[in-house]
Amino acid sequence: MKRALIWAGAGVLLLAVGAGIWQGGYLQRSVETTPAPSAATEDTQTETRSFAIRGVIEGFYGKPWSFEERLSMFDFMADHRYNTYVYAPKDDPYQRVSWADLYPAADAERMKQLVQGAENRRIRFVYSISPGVPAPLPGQKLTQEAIDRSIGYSVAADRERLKKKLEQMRGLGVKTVMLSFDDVASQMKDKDRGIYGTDLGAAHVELANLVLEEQRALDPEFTLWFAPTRYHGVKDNQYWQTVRAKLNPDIHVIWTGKEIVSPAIRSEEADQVAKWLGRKPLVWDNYPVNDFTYEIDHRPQLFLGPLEGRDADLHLHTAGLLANPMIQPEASKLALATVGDYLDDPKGYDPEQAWGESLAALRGVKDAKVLASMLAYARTSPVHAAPDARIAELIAAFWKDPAPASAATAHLRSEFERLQRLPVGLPTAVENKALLAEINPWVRKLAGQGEAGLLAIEYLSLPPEHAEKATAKAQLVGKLQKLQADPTKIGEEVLEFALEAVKK
Ligand code: LTM
Repeated sequence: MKRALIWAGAGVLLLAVGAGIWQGGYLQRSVETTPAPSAATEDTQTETRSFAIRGVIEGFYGKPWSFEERLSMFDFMADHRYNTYVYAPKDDPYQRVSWADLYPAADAERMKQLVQGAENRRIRFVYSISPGVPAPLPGQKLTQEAIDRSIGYSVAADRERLKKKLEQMRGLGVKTVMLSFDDVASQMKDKDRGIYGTDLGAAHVELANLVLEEQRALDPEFTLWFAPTRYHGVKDNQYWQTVRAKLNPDIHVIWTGKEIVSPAIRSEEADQVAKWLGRKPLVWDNYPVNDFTYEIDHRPQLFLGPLEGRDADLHLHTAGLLANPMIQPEASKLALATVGDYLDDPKGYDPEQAWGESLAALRGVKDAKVLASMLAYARTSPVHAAPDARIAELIAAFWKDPAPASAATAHLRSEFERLQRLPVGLPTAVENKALLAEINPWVRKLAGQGEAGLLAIEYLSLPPEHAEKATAKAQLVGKLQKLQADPTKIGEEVLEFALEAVKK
């Protein structure tokens, strides 16, 4: 069951729902000239093979990436033919709760270096600002302070504060801003209610048009993007009616697909939504983002598999696509490399091939096979529901022939031994320390599950009357209890196998 954060008005509802070594495509492509990320480039590319806007949006809840992590990401993005980065970390107060506060000098200097760092790599830096009332996450409460700090959409002094903030950002080199109203509550200040009634869309659209007009008057190159409060689905609604009737046609509008976290994104859905928005949507693709596995599921998960389920001609039906990554920047690069491949050549995209290439291109991986043995267990995701087929087959074969000396038992045992060895084997196979640190909790969990799998095989191998049977069962049960107390989620199929064994 897939889950995502869905934000409806004031309420939050839970919805079920180094390339140097490698001689393949990236290296070849990285010597081609990357088109400058200008509006003109976007237009000419829509009829060619690639998405016009090929982006990463740092748009998740949780600890924002560091300055160094972002620069490293820009290098990676340039190697993988991305042309856009959107700065939208939900937990940077200066872009959300404290939107009106200017960045202090030291932070502003860093921001300037980031903008410059992106531009040096021919990546457009987009700054997102979200001045509405932040909708509380599950378990949080909407505070009066958050309401007080939020913008009065029609209030002249607040509009002026927004203008000043955007002037600071332009002073740091930002030329594109995204006015973000995703995950904002429907509360409006008294004056706004008098003007817009309950039509939140009207308040947002009027502000966006004003911002574009004001900032363009100061810098003709300024562009504005817009993340609406209604950002998923395919059905028309009042908010979208206002957008298509009133929002300046030069403004790109965000859409996450049929769902917030969409297993598939289809061209015909994009066409439908283009009709409702009065323009081709700019896809905010919530893959491989994993914030909801922390905030909602409370079972943190890594999504390390390739992008799947996006149509091969989606680039012709949308303005572009921005991938929202995981909280873990280094681990995100596995999926993001495949997204980069898809964005560059959606028609030629092959998820399996792209996944293999992403592994080969990952920095500091000496022995890809060892890492691959973990990845198979971290592929289950919103875009790939089924667990790894090879592992499912190994388990099925064992149940068919669980005799201690059978080939099926030997194969399953060696798979579990591989998992058990991961915490020792991976640091030798992978020199990328940042990646190792990020994936460590899942590696340990998987190793524990490998141990449980081995205990299960051992337990099952003993005949019922064997003197050691009860001890083996107690050991297995103890191990399973420990594993179940750890919320980290990976390789559930191994756990399920061991739980099944204990019933025998
Ligand atoms: O998707 C959008 C437009 N907004 C938020 C994201 O910030 C968040 O990362 C994702 C995934 O949880 N869901 C959202 O609703």
